[in-house]
Amino acid sequence: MHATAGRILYETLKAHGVTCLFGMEDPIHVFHAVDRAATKVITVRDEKHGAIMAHGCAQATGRPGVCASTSGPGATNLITGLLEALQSSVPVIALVQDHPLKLKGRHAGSALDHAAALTPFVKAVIRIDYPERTAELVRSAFRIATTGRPGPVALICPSDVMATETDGEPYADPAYAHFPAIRSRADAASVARAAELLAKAERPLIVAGGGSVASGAFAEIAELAERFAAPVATTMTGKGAIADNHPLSAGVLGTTTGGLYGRGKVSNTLLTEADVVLVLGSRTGQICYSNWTLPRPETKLIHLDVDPVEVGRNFRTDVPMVGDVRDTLRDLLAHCRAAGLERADRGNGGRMAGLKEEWAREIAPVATSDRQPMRPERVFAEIGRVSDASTLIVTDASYVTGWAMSQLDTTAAGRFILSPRGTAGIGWSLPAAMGAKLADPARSVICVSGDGGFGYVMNELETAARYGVKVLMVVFNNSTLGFQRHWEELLMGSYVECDFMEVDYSEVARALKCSGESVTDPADLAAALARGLACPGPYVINAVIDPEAAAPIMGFDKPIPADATH
Ligand SMILES: Cc1ncc(C[n+]2csc(CCOP(=O)(O)OP(=O)(O)O)c2C)c(N)n1
Ligand SMILES: [Mg+2]
Repeated sequence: MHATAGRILYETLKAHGVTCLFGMEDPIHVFHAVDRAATKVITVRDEKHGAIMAHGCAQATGRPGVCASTSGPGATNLITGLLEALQSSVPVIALVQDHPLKLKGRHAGSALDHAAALTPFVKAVIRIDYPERTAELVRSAFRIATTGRPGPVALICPSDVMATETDGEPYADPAYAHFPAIRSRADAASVARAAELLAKAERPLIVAGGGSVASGAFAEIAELAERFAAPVATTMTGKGAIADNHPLSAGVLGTTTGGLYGRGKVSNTLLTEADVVLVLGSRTGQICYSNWTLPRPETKLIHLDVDPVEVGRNFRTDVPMVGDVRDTLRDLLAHCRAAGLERADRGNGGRMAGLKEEWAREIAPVATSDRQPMRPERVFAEIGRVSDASTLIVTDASYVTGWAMSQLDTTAAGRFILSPRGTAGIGWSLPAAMGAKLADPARSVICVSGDGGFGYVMNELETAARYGVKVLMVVFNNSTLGFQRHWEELLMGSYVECDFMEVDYSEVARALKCSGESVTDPADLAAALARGLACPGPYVINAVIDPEAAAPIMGFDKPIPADATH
């Protein structure tokens, strides 16, 4: 086609199936070329939120999300969102308007070396300095974002280049329109060795990380678990790799779920006791592997990841395997079938069932508590009752992550929860929920955040109202930076300036053209959630919770008072 480079850029995005574009109308020549019938343009209140919306959109659809910014401060605002995408392996393509090439070095308005500014936060920075190369470079961005370990890519778009008329072919390479693209498989020798170890194990455990969910290895993980009677624990980003009601599901591992009232004790105990552990698609981070004390050094470890630099990063590894989780497990299962390797009758369910019962007894007093201010576990119990396999839960960082990972169940394997585990930055969840809902409107989206985290992003409620983005937002309002406060108390003996004024965030919601209500009595939660889910637009529940309540983080143990009635 013969058109401006800006139009060719947009047409190439469209050819890749891009249905949402988040930004503030720059790069201007791209936005003015958008076919609004094919692509929803979402004008955001902060470019950071646009990057996060693109992240949510990518996770909801399995296709790269696209955000945009103007030059200078618009571009630097993207950084926090891009960093989370980089650390959590999510493909986001950021279009960054650059000052005109012909003004380089003259202190043009908002001039910045965008490539230098963004390089640490993306997989690649691509400059479009030649209009005739626009379509090819957009295809490169998709290829880089979706292959290997997926991640964000910045496309730098000088405004004079974008305005230039040129010739270009805006087609897509279909392989790179979704992720993971070009799946690799581990070698046959390591597959055979892994199968042998699993068959010989007495107490095997599968640890499913985020790569398991990203690769869609749901059927394969369940089949492998059943073949070897191996429980499946997950990391936080791996939640959903197996249905929580599957008898072999052990729940989320680590220190964030392993403390008082936390289900993590089930999976942490099984990981402690395991003799063979198969880690699938995990970067073996600090929290889920209990400060790297688990698995124990004597445990035999098989580690499969798509990124070779992650395999064996933190633990001595008996069988390193590099490949896509889903396709490599297909090979592993085929090998086991052909070799007759199976231990389905091993029967280790008793141990896990016992641990689960213990946890259920431990959490019951807080999950059913009628106390005011409310126990967060009670609020999560009520959210659990209105969620099903078609619900997408989006959590902010801080305490809501621990409560959600521990308490919420999905009855079918699949992507059930989005959480900013790459950086654990607060102020992420609402834009991520909006991006996911815009990309997949059929899905019911419930977003949970602390009040501190919500304070960063509440301006996007107006955006949600403007575009009718139906998200149910539950603000866990303890009028404090809860995690920070309790951490300071543990570390320093007291906390200093963590508390906020008491604010009813449902009033903020109404001022920003959304609906909402405040709930102080747990008896009112069920009806409030029902009203929120029935509301045709965004709805905010200001849930007033106990500032003393801590997530089930190990070492934070804060029991309810012994004289509490519930
Ligand atoms: C961007 C960012 N700033 C600071 C922190 C450090 N931090 C972690 S949790 C937390 C408190 C969060 O408060 P809130 O969102 O109200 O959740 P709560 O812990 O009260 O449930 C802070 C300040 C962070 N993780 N991310
Ligand atoms: Mg708080």
